[in-house]
Amino acid sequence: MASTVKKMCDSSDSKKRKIEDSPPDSKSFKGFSIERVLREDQRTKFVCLEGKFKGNEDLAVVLLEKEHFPTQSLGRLLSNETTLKETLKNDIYSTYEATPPTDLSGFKTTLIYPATQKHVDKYSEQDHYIIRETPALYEKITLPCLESSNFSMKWVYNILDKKSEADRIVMEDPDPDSGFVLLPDMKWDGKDVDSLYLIAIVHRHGIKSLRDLGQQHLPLLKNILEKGTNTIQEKYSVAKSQLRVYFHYQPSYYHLHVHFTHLRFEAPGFDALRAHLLEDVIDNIETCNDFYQNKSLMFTVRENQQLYKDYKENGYFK
Ligand code: M7G
Repeated sequence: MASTVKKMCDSSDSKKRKIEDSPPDSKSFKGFSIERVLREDQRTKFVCLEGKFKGNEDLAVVLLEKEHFPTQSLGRLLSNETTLKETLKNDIYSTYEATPPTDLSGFKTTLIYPATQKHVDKYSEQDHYIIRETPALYEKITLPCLESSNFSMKWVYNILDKKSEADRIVMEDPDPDSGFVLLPDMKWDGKDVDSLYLIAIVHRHGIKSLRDLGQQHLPLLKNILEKGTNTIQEKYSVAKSQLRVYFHYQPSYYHLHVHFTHLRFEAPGFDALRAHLLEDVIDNIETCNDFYQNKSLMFTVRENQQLYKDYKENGYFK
């Protein structure tokens, strides 16, 4: 009995401690310690880190990205508000280390907390491999794998149920069959239209991905294309002819959603091995109702992804 009471005290103590210390305070990274750099890209000025907050064993994944130069503030950047430290002077050439005013020196930060091992794996440096998934391989390997091990979709349901990001919704069609919510993607800071990135999340549950799509979904797909592009034109003045509108295959989250990105922005996963243009998808289904149930689909997997391991175990990689 005593030991049960002690156990209860311990667990409520640790719960209390966890809540009190529960980071982040959303004002700073107080108490954060970096455990390792997961991935770094010098060209895009992007770094992924794994770390922990003091007094807490939960993993945190942090993504840091340098922001674009804000075109509307270039005048302020090149004014006496910026201080210069000369690093080279030779004839007519000089270079400087520039320190801009604090409100123009921020960087975009994404915190995933508490992160799972799958998040750590997703953002780690690793090799990629191509898979050509036949319908039979989808049934035998992909489907069981994604049913047993995929990312939680709580964030998706929070958006649909207006529990999170309700104030960020740009447009909604509430129809349960053909409706969707359009809002800025987590990857977009919402400032620079050249890197515009929105997602349309369908209200209808149970459509996992492109693989599930057929003739019955045409009204939904056409609705997303039409209302999504019109809304983006009205709100951000970006014409349909400057938008990439596509699905990812494989997605990370198996609740149907469509990506809208500016043509100028080379978003992660906009390439031939992952992106399937919505208009092509509509066209393919109109040509053949069960196109996506019969087609072999190519995609890449990361070496520490469960899907890669399952294909490997089944002898796919010789
Ligand atoms: P995906 O193809 O399933 O996965 O797309 P990916 O992340 O591998 O591309 C999901 C999209 O949803 C991505 O573009 C994410 O940046 C975006 N996203 C993910 N989360 C967790 C959120 C979120 O909480 N809010 C918003 N607005 N977008 C998110």
